[in-house]
Amino acid sequence: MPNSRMPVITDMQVIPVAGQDSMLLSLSGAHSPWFTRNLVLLTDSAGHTGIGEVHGGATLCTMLENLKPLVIGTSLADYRNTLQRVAAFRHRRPGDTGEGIQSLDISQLKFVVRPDTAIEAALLDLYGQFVELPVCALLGEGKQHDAITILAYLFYIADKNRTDLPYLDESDADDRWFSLRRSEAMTPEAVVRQAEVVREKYGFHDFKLKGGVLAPEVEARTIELLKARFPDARVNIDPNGAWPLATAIEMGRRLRGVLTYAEDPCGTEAGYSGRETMAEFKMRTGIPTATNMIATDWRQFYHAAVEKSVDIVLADPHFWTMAGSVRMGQLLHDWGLTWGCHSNNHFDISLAIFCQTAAACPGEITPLDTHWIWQDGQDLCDHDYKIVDGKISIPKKPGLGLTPNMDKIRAAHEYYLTLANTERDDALGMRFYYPDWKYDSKRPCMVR
Ligand code: GKR
Ligand code: MG
Repeated sequence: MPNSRMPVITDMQVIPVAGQDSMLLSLSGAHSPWFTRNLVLLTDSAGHTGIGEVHGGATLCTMLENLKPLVIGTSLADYRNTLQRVAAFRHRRPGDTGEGIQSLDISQLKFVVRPDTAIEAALLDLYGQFVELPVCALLGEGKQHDAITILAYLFYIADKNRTDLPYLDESDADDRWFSLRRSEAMTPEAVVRQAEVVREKYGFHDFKLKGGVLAPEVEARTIELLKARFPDARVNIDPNGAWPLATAIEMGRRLRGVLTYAEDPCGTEAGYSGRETMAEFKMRTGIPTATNMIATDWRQFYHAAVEKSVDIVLADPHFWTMAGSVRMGQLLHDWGLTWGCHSNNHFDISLAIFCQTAAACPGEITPLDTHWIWQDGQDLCDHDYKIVDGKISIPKKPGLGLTPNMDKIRAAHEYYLTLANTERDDALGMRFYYPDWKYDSKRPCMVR
């Protein structure tokens, strides 16, 4: 029997949007001047709006468009059934090799992302507004944390002036971080400078360096300098599986007592899977490991758990759904392991999704990964998700606690419409350094 007092979903809009980025480097190459995302806006018969966000690009946008008939006209009270129907609609798509992102092949990322997370977030946002509870209270066993610790995600940055791409220049901004974040940073010292400035602005106590860019020794030196500058900080490195196992072990032994954990230090090689090499790395260095590459679904996680390859699963809700990520958080807690979160460039809606998911995960969780410091200032909503003393307090507001700013959303959509390529292409910027540059899962992007 439909519940006549409950609102009904009257409309679902899918809005592709774009924002601006720095020339950040990783194993997959250089970030373009833009990044893209897909927003879902749901309207209900009570007059509320719910919002969600996932990764960008035409593939995910089309999938979301196709899901509209399963959402529009449904009762908000029945949102779990709606989500079941939406999830059942998933199928293997052309181009999906089934490899996932075990080798950080960025062309496969869209197949790992769960577009239904955007719908889930928007439905939970609406439901939370209806029952006047924050989303974290609706997930798992309810709210577990009032505030979430966030890590500073540091990157080496290429020189945008070597390209003719329209990278943003903020060098004359009054804010010290904003004036620094678009400029070249290719040395250990430049990364330490980044860390100093973001710590001053946001109060971070935790740092993650994106590796897989320079020679492993240079990246290890960067970690050593960071730890020397901030002896009390927790520091980790993520070469995205680029290091051969022997190199990972050598770097791990060198960085014992310096690294808190290593994120995907090694991966598939010479007939061994990443789950096997990570297990060996752990055994031979004693350094805990984290992953967002070798356990991105339940079946992969089963094998990672059997091999004892990981201590920290970075269960990004955009890969697992919010409910799935919390389910992982509960299981990891019961098993004495640790929940964490992975990120790609995102807007403030995903920031809220991360924080509300984290707030429902029991026990000690690892500081949250987010690219937000590179996008700070590009909000699409009005909200209270602010990083203070390295933490975000969960807003005392119903739903996701966001008020969509339609002028800003329209402007981000207009920007999206100007882009020639809306899928992530990290080779574009690299070709200004190396004209024939091609992604290689075993060679740091600047080592050619
Ligand atoms: O933004 O370049 C990047 C990262 O390298 C991203 O693509 C990764 O998926 O942040 C991610 C990670 O932790 O592996
Ligand atoms: Mg990672």
